[in-house]
Amino acid sequence: KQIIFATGNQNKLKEIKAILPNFDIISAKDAGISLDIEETGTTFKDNAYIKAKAIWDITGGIVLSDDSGLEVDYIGGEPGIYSSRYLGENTSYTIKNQNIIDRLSNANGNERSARFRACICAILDDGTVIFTEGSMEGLIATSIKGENGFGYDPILYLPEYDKTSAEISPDEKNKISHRGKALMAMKKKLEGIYEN
Ligand code: ITT
Repeated sequence: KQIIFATGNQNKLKEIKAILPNFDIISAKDAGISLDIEETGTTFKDNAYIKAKAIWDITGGIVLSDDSGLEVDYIGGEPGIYSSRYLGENTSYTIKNQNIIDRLSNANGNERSARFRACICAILDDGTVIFTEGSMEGLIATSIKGENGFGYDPILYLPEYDKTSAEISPDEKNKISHRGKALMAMKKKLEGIYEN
């Protein structure tokens, strides 16, 4: 079955295709749907639903969406659901990442705790709505490091690896990431539904 993934973010699309190789996933854009959905919710879950529903209202077929972000405890959970809009949608991640590091200049040790969160929403052809979630814990690094991944990956330091999320390989990231966990949980639910 073909699944439309309601995203404009090519990095998410790439990760999702790698995590779910047996699913036929195409982006909304490749399905010829132009995406300009306002994310008016106050939680990852709200916004994941808003994105999936906007596409489902057009296609009525299976839709997946991802709403995700970085939560930094020292600054009250910012940027959170505003991660992509933080400091303005068109600001580079070099600037966004350095800004977060600067805001944590007085934070030490576990005060630097942070995590990526992802909420995945699926709306099935019969209108059933399913949510799964995942998170990946780390610490905000003291400098920007690594070339892999995207977004805030270069500043989420993973103590178990002694590397940032942008220094581990894409395969490693997908095994342990917020998105990887949420998608594996979604995969189980979808297989349960479509194979019975
Ligand atoms: P769509 O809404 O079109 O899917 P978006 O990038 O605007 O794309 P979100 O509103 O969910 O999506 O914002 C997610 C942001 O959180 C993303 O742009 C990154 O800044 C950050 N983020 C999420 N997952 C990440 C990851 O795996 N690595 C690094 N940063 C991530």
